[in-house]
Parts: sequence; structure tokens; C-alpha cells
Amino acid sequence: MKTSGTRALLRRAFFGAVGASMLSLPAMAQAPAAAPSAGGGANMIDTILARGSLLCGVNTGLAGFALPDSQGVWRGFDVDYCRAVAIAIFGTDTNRVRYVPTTAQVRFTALQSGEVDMLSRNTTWTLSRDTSLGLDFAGINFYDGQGFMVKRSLNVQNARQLDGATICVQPGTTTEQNLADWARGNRINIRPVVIERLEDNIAAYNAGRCDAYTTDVSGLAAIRAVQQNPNDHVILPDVISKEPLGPLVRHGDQRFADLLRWIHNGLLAAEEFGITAANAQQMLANDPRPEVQRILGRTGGLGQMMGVDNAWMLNILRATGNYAEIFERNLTPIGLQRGRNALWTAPGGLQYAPPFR
Ligand SMILES: N[C@@H](CCC(=O)N[C@@H](CS)C(=O)NCC(=O)O)C(=O)O
Repeated sequence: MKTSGTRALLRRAFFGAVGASMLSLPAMAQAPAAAPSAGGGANMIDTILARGSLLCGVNTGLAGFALPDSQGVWRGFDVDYCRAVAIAIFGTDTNRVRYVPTTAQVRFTALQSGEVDMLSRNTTWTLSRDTSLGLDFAGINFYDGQGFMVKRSLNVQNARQLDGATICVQPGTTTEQNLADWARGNRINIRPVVIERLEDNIAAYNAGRCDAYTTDVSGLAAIRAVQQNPNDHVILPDVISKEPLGPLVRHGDQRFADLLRWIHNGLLAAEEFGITAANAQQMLANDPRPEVQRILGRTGGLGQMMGVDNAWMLNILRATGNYAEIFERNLTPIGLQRGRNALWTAPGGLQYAPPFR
């Protein structure tokens, strides 16, 4: 259980982050960086190396996923994926990632225009995003689904009881579409209140302008964790959609997409083989299993096949730890359990890495 001290810190960081992003967003919109010929077959690894940093599009501020701490250092599950990519490319993440906060609405334009090299934020893989937006999803690093949060005092037990309710929702999201589908499909009458910015949604929900707030369950957990009294809010048991979340890049450089895909696979494989931040170096020296030696880069030349150093996964693992370590450091504190995001070897787990060979 989290202490109220931690909660106060999370709260401060959350609202601080949102404030900062409000200032930086108009500037971002006006100045879409020197685009590395967006989508046009640019060699992203070389572009990033030449620039000296990775431009990683993250959330504007979601506890556990992407949020600056009290020192202004970005932390979270999605942030660790940005760091991992920088480490694969540069060998280190020290000052090699520039975090660009992106709202739900601007995120795809930010990626298409070249303002960011990749998105690492709660983005659902859908057919239309994968094809008509010219983007490529590099895997599913978090299996999620859409839920509802209500005030405990409303005494609502399940989503069906939301008939007639006002529900706050952000535009530019699958959330907005699913809410409409769900209401229509179940003949439930809801009144959506579409509010652009996350913090304005939360303010509206807190002020009682909406009976419920809806987004991915992971987002609800993050938002609930930074509420004044998390226990005053309930995440209903109903999950009305599939939200497979993962990092994405532009079409045009398969090598960069491959790198992201295999970083995620590498984090999973490391968990499967028991390679951690603390023991990676030692396992490189002592572990007799050939696949462990290939993951850690002693044999197989797998890094080279992707255009990075063979020690790519060793370096990443020493910095971020494996998938379980990333999950436990960032998401366990906001109350999320592994569930479907457990390895395939655990009951109900869906996370599965193809072979390292
Ligand atoms: N997974 C859904 C929803 C993702 C999403 O962007 N959710 C909102 C609500 S938690 C968010 O992150 N907003 C942050 C922002 O716009 O600043 C999607 O890909 O459309």
C-alpha cells in the first residue's frame, strides 16, 4: 500500500507535469522539428545518432507511465521504453532522450510530422491507426481494456447502472468511440461530455459535472492514484473493450520498428530466463544456456543484425531491468497487477517473446 507521502508526491508531480505541458504544447505545434523526411524511408537509427538524442513522445503526465518526478526527471513504464531504445542506439541513456509530452489528440500528428521519432504512451493498436495513419505498432507492451471510474459515494456497482449518466471522455481516443459503441450495443443511454485536456476532464469529474470518467483501466488506476483520496473513487469491474497498448513509429524504416519490437521481446525473454538488472553481467559470465548468451550478446551477433551493438540488451537490462522489474517499479505502486501482462508461462498471461536466435 502506498503511503500518503508518496501520494502527495505523485499528486504534485502530476499537476506540475500537466502545467508544464500546457506551456510547451503550443510551441510544439508551431515548430514541428526538422522532420527526418517523415515516413520517407529515413534511416532512423542514423538520424537519431547524428542528432545525439532520441525524441520520444510520451503522455502529458500519467502516474506510473510517464511523469516527471520532483527533480523533473521523467519516470514510468513508457519512459523506460524510451530509455531502452536510447540505450540500444547510444549504449547509454544519459541525456540521450528528449521527452516530448503529447496529448491524445496531437500524438499522431506529432509522430507523422517528425516532431518525435516514436510514441511511447498509452496508444491502442487498431487497424486504422496501423494502416491509414502511416504508422507501425511495434508490439503490445500492455494489454489493457476500457473501464469507468465513479465516486464511491454514488454507490454504483456496475457499468449498466450508468444508464442516464454523464460520462467525461477525451477526444481523439478509442475511448470516445468505444463508449458510443457500448452504449448503442447495450441500449444504454449515456451523455458523453467530451473535454479535450486530461486535467480538465479530471477537474470536471471531481466537480461533479460528470458522473463517471472513462478511459483505459491503466489510465484510471494512474488517475485514481493521484486523487486526494483514492479510496473515494471506484473503478467498476466492467471492461468494455480491448486496448492493446504499445510503442509505435512511422512507416518507412522497418529497421527502427524491428529494434523497438525486439527490445520489448528482449525485456520479456530476460524475465523468462531470470536475467535482471542486478545479475545480467554475472549471467553473461556464467550462465551456460545458449539463448541467454545470445540475448546478452556474447554469441549470435543479434544486435549487429539490427544495426546496434551486440551488448544492446545487456546495456538495457543493466539500466532498466527486465519486463517484470519495469512493471513492478512503475505500475505495482499505482495498484496494477500483472494479469494478462504476466508471461505466457503464468496462468492467464499473454506476454510471449519469440526466440532469440
Ligand atoms: N488507449 C486509448 C486512450 C489513450 C489516451 O490518450 N488516454 C487519455 C486519457 S488517460 C490520455 O492519455 N490523455 C493524456 C493527454 O491527452 O494529455 C487510445 O489509444 O486512444
